[in-house]
Amino acid sequence: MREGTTTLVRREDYLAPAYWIRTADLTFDLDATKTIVSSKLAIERNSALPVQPLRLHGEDLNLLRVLVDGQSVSFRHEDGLLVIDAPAADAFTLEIRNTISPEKNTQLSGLYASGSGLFTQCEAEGFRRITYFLDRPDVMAVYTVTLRGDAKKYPVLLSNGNLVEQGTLDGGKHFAKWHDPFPKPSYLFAVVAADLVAREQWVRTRSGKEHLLQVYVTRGELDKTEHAMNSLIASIVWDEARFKLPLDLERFMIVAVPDFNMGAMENKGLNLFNTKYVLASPATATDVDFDGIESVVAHEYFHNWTGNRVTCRDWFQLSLKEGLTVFRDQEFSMDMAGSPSARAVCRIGDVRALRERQFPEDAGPMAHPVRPDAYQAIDNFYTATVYEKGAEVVRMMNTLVGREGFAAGMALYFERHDGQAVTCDDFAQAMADANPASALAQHLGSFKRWYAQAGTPRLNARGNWNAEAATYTLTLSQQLPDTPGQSGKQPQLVPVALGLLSREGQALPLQLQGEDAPQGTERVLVLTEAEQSFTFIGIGAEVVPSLLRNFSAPVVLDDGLTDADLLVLLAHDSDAFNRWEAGQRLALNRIKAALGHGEAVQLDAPFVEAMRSLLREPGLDPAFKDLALTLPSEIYVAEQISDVDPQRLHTVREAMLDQLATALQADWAWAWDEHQVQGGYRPDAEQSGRRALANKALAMLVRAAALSGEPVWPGKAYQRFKDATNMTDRLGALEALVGAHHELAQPALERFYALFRHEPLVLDKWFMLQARAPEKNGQVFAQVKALLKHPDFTLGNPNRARALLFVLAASNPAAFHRTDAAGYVLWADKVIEMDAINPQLASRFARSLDRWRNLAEPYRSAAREAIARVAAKAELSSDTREIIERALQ
Ligand code: 0A1
Ligand code: ZN
Repeated sequence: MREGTTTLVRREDYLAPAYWIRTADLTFDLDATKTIVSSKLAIERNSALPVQPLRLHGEDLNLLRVLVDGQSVSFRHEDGLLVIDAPAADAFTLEIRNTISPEKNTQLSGLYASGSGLFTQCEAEGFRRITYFLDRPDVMAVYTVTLRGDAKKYPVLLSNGNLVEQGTLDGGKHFAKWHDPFPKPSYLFAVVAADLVAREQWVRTRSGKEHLLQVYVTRGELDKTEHAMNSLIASIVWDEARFKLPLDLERFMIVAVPDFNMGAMENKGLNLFNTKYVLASPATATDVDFDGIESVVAHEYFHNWTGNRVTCRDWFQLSLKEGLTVFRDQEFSMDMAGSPSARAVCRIGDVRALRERQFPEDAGPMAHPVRPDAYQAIDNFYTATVYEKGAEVVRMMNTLVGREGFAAGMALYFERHDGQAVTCDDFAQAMADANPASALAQHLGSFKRWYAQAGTPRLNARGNWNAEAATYTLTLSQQLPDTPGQSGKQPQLVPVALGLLSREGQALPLQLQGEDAPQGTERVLVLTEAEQSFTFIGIGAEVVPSLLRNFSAPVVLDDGLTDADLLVLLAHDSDAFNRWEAGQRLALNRIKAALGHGEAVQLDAPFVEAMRSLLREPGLDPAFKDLALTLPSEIYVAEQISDVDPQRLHTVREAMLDQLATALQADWAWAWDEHQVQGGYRPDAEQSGRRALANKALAMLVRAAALSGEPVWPGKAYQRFKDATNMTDRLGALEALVGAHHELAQPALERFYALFRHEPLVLDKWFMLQARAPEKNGQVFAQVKALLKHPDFTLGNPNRARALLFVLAASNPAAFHRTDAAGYVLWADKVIEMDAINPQLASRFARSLDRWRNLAEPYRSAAREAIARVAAKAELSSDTREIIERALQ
């Protein structure tokens, strides 16, 4: 549908379906130009509702015939629906035949062509672009699917479930018939017809059953599937061990697709993946890529229970499956990482992502509750709020009921709801009922406001030490900001994990007034009211509170700590997250001060020395050091201030980096030498931490050298770039040269292109690297504009579009936000151009100007003008229109 309808779908208006579809027999005569879809559906009237017409969803379909119980019937098209007046019987067979054109489907939703193959993407509402159906998650059917197609073009024919028959047909064709015994909603349906090869492995699960695992890729890529397969096996083992959730399928398939709107899709038994989250070899993928594959493979696999066995009643409940599954994949990644410090590194990464993507979303025009109340285009609600904040909500439950209690809650959830389509309330209720004595059960109403209220809560904390009584009273209060359409919010339950440190950095025993004895040195306070005080006894001296340990709630904390307090935490906190956080806050304070005074940053000795001793600290995890020595990003800092001037912010942060590079030069050189990895490449936490720190050191050394004109370190970087045996080190060295705008960057970029021009995923890195380079005199923006004309650039492939345009607009503020508004002009042009090809991609790209109101002039007015220009286009999709209209509201 080109012209977006602007109807709002509301959660309150949910009605059960008037009909159920019990079985779906589908036959596909596959062809890229014209595919014929023949469907035979066993339909039953929902006897709980009054008799009404059967209304089927359908989009961009060419209808050939409609039969009810073998007879042709009259039908009409109404508001994009196919309406058949109430059939006489309560149960009947509906036969439909229609055609679709996969090669014209540039939206990548429904059945589409990618390379020489055909693939489907049905979540959320893509199935209606294949055939007429009740395309809603609470209608679950058992599918039997017959695929017919050219045996040469499409030697592999896959669908969900088990292969029940296959054979050859006349005219060089063949067929395959698949049956999926599990009733499923249409969004989990999938088909693949392509020329693929598979890595295969049989595994035996605890029950003793054998299962076939397959990872399908195009020819020539099999050697890049080992990590995906290992990740799948690890995920299967983990889910059985941690949650007693077994693999319920005889065959589990993963298929890699080069053109894909998202990361991957959990279709029952037939997961479809963006190639980015399958293909990896040490020579082509970085440590970050290997991690991404592990977590996305796990995420999709975990959906088999949290999403597929128990699914969502309606799309407002999306976080039921997404928040929970993100929580599960985060826990899996932490368990895989192993050591406590590696777990903390994972947690810091997750929180950084939350703060850089979800917090801005919650503060901007697209702010919505974890369980949204209304949408125009559901595809716009696959958001950081539904996913990442949703996962934080689940994590808070885990904190409140404990690991065992959480496992019990999961068990009760499946006992009650296996095979059903349910709501977020059902999940929270199961968790509470399995843990009746917990704070969660006692304050369930207040906790559930996390699902209903948008906006990031502000948590205020002030401590008061009473020397005479030897008590320390901590007063916690919460404020909930207004968000579009929501004001006057009620307090939410906030779990506050904390410890108290002496000024010398010692952890103090924690005994609350009224308790008989101290209860360890770390505990969780539960704030349920707007304001509450907690008094600790036996506190003989001033303390430094370490609050919100491990980021126990997704809030913005104001604890009033001074730099002196933060230095104590940075040096001594036993909570690695808060150690890192203290360093970030010290850095942020300095950036803010420089911005406020309009002065150049002059880093003070205590800060520099604290950074130096952290870098040098024996026994401290290199991955943690890398994070602790990374300054808060420009995006994060921009959220901490108002009237943001992205150019000024960039200048200040770059100057600070220059000083850290120069002041710690000897220490960076030590770090580089000390953290070289010996032995063969392994993408594990230990090796990748060393590489991360060594590459950070190299970047700082090249930066310092570029300032002084010293040639040795740039030369070393170029040498490393040429000799590196893995992509992490090669890219690290290249990024060091590009980041310092060194003259060796250009020849290195050219060499990189020549080496990898036939590897699409590596070429994406080449585009990305140039789009995220630190801006200097407009060179980066000019380079991006030039790259838009590069023969390898295309808007048709989402990964390529993301590598260049999304990275510029969403991750490189100083290159994008220009005083001459050229970034915004480019943004508007590309939103419009992309929207005509792929509305889902365009509406995501459109969101890079969400926070325009937080900009200083002249940026703010110029950004508004660009948004208004897009709004004035009559021909926008409903996806993009929703984002643009909200931005202007
Ligand atoms: N459910 C998938 C994500 C996904 C969502 C929508 C898609 O198309 C619009 C594709 C994938 C997941 O969470 O992994
Ligand atoms: Zn998911």
